[in-house]
Amino acid sequence: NNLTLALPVGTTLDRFINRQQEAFPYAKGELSQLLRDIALASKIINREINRAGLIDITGALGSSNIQGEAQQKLDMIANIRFIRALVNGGEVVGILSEEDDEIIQTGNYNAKYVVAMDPLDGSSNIDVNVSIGTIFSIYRRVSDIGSPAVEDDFLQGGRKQVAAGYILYGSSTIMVYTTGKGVNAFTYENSLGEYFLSHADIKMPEDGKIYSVNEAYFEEFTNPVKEFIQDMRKHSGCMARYIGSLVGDFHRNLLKGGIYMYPPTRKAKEGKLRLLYECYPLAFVIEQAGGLSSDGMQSLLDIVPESIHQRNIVYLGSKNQLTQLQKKLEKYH
Ligand code: AHM
Ligand code: MG
Repeated sequence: NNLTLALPVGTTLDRFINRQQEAFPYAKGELSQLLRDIALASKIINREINRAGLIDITGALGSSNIQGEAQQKLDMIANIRFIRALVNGGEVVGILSEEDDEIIQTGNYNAKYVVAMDPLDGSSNIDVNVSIGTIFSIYRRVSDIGSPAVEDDFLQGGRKQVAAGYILYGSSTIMVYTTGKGVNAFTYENSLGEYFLSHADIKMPEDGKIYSVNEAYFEEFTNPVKEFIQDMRKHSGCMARYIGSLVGDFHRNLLKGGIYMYPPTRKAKEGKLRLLYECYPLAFVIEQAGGLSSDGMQSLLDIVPESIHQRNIVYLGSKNQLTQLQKKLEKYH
């Protein structure tokens, strides 16, 4: 990947996006602008998250919020901020959000793109100061320019994503994304208000020792899944790591090697995670980094979507671990 080699760690996200655009001149700059809009939205959300712990005492500090908005839950705030940034940015005609049943029309009917997103995933972790994340997925619309967005714009399938990624609000804030030419990560420098390239052309280790699954459901798992976990436990150095915050669990495994699983459970027979704004984007990222994704039968990217909020079984992992799991699942089929 020459592009990545040409840009050293420390390059700003803006500059990186510009260079990427020069290297792929088919892009007129709208996608670049959209990526910048997403980065801006994430900075705003980052600020809100950092303030979250102060919400109960802001009144006492005499700094209660400027807009006079009623205090809302952070995931709702993230949703509103994200939508606002995309509406103002002008490159998006429709938004699908985990927080809204219906497609949100931005009014930018001449825009070329639609965005599916989970504005703040891992909401159960917000109150306890644990890492949370934003996930996004971008498509070129299939509906006519000049008209509102329709469900078919979102139901194109994972292979049609033109870009996807996530922002992890963790011990530091990091934006990770792909446009189908490798994966790059940008770490946020708070005092400068800029993202800087920190992990160029990420390659997921082929072999991983970490498994991430909610083991409380172990007895409910199918035999192949149980066997796979039991096999992993036998390997020396094997580790179980589960935050319960998808973006955090995913990001750690992407860098260190491992596998994330949300198999069917009694309560969630089709899995828990959402196909359009959780599974597809992370599958795009992991496969671009040399890892694999699966629903047990096929790459997550090959699932034909049926409805905009559908859930799916998901396995995301290092090549070797995912292949081993896949073999077990096939044996039992
Ligand atoms: P949410 O969108 O309601 O926050 O749920 C998604 C979260 C993921 O972040 C996480 O991987 C998963 O749910 C954890 O589920 P569980 O608590 O069943 O293990
Ligand atoms: Mg979610």
